[in-house]
Amino acid sequence: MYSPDDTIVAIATPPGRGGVGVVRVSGPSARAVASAVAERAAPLEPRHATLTHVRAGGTAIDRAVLTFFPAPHSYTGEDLLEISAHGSPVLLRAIVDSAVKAGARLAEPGEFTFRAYLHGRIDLVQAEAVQDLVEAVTPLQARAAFDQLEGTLTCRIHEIDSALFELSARLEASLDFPDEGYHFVEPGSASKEILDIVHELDSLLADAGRGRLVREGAQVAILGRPNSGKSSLFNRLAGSGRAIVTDIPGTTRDLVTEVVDIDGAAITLVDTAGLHGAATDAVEQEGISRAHAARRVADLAIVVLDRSRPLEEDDRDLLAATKSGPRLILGNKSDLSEAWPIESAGVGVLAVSATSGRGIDALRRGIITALSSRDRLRDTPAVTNARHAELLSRAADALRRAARAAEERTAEEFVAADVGEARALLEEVTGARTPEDVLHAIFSRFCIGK
Ligand SMILES: Nc1nc2c(ncn2[C@@H]2O[C@H](COP(=O)(O)OP(=O)(O)O)[C@@H](O)[C@H]2O)c(=O)[nH]1
Ligand SMILES: [Mg+2]
Repeated sequence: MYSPDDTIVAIATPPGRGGVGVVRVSGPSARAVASAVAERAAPLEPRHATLTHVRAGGTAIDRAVLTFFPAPHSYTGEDLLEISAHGSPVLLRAIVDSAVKAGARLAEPGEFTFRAYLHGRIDLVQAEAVQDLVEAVTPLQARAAFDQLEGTLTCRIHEIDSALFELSARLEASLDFPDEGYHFVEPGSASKEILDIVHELDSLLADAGRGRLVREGAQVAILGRPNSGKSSLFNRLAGSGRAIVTDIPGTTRDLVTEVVDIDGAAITLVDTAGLHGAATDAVEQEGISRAHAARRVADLAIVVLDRSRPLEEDDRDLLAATKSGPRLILGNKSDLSEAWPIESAGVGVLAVSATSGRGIDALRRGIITALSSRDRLRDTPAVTNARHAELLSRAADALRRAARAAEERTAEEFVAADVGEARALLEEVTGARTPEDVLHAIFSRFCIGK
C-alpha cells in the first residue's frame, strides 16, 4: 500500500485558521528538512522545543517552534519533526512546500499512524483507537477509545494469545511424539483449558453490542402525524431550538438531523415531516416520502402520538408501518387533558410532554434500552469495534470446536488446527497478521496528517 521508506509531510491540524498550526515530517530526511526549513545553523537538540525562524523560498516567513524526535522514540518510530507555526493555511502550505523541496512527499491519509503501527510503536487496535479518539463526539466515546489506545484490549488479547500459544506448543509436542498420544496434554484438561479461554473471550464479547453503540452511535427517527409535537421533542432532546415549532401543521418539511449525546452514545436524531395520507402539496408529499425513508434506515423509530386529540387513521397507519422494527411509542402532550386513555392504544405507550419535560428522562433511558438492551451505558466497554467483535467471536467458535475435539479424543492435530485458527484470528485483531486490504481499508479512513 504505502511506501514506508521515504519521508512524508502533512499539516496535522485541521483545515482553517487557528492560534497554532502543526506540520509533521516523518522519515529518513526529517533531519534534512529541519535544516532546510529552520533558519539556524546548529542541528536541533532531540526532543527540545526550539523557537526559530522558518524559511520558505529562501526568506523567513514565520517564527515557529521546532521539535525533533530521533528514531525510534517518536510517534512513528522514525525520525520525526514537528513544526508548530502560526495557524495560517498560507504559512502552513508554504512550510509543506519547503519540506517537499527538501525531499519529503505529501503523506497519504493515516500514513503517520500506519508507520507507527508498521514500526511496532502501537498495534492495530491502538491505531484504530487513535482514529476513534480523534472522531469521538461524546466523552464516553473518547474514554473507550483512550482505554484502547492505552492498551487495555491489546493486553487482554495478548494474555489469551499466550495461553493459546503455550497450549499449542504442548499439542505440537504430542504430535511430534505420536506414540505417547496425548502425553503432553491430557484431553480432559486440554478441553477445560480451552473452555476457560472461550469464557474469557465471551466475557469480552458480552459487552460488544453496547460497545458498538458507543463507538458507532445510532440513528433515531421521530415520526408522527402533523402537530403531534415531533419537532418539540426533537428540540427537547437536542437541547436546542434547531427545528421550527409552530402550531401550523406541515411546518417541518425536510429531514432535520442533530447528533445528540444520550447517556454517552452519539445518537443522530432525525426530525421528520408529519405523516398524513391526505397531503396534496408536492413539497409536503416529498417531505413525507423522506420521512418514510428515514424510518426505514433508522435503528429505532420514535412514534409520537398526541394524547390531547383522538387517534386518527394516520396514527394507526404509522403504528402498523413500524410494527416489525424496534420502536418506542410516545403519548405526547400529556400535560393537557387526555383525549384517549393510554391503555386504549393496545401497545405500550410512554407518556411524555415535550413542553413540560415530563417523561423525557424515561424517554432517554428507553432509547438506550431499545438500542443496547441495557439500561445504562455508563462504564466503558472493552470491545467497541465491529471488526474486533467479529474476529473475537470467530476465535471463540474455533476454540469451541477445539474443546469438543479434545473432549472426543479426536487426534491432536485437529485440536491443534482449531487452536491455530483461533490464534490467527486474534492476530488479525491486533494486526500481527492482518491482510493488506483490511489494513488499507482501516488507514484510508483516517484524515491526512494523522
Ligand atoms: N401542551 C403541549 N403542547 C405541545 C407539546 N408538544 C408540542 N406542543 C405544541 O404542539 C404544536 C406542534 O408542535 P410541533 O413540535 O411543531 O409538532 P410537529 O408538527 O409534530 O413537529 C406546537 O404549538 C407546540 O408548542 C406538549 O407536550 N404539550
Ligand atoms: Mg415539525
